[in-house]
Amino acid sequence: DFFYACFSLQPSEKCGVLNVTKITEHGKKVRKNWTSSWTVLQGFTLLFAKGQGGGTSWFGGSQSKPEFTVDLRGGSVEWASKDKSSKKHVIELKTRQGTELLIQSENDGVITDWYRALQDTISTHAWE
Ligand code: I3S
Repeated sequence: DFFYACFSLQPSEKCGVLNVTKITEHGKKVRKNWTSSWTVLQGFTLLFAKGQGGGTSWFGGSQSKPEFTVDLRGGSVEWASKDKSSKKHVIELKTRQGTELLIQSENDGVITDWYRALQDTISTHAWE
């Protein structure tokens, strides 16, 4: 399940808690809703599950399904411009399906690692 996934990752894969919000869905702007989410990068997929504090306990095993998943194939990643968010260390992720997400961490080392990992995953084009 989702929990187990964190302990069985390949070197190119990552797991951690990040702040996430969608800003566009299927090409349409949606209202921001910043949420602390467990985030797993596995293959060409980014999976999100609600973190602690949401009522469900991660360690209780109740969170076995991701809340949403993002297909990274054909997507793009860049540092978000200031007009996208007032927060620091924000990544803007765009998918080929027209979903845009902002991904943020207060820790610049953490977010830089994620930026590299996402960039590496997308730039391999290994799915082609
Ligand atoms: O881009 P915006 O609209 O200034 O984003 C802020 C709002 O979504 C705000 O919520 P409401 O306006 O729905 O109450 C959030 O609390 C802020 O965090 C959003 O801005 P940042 O700059 O934090 O991404």
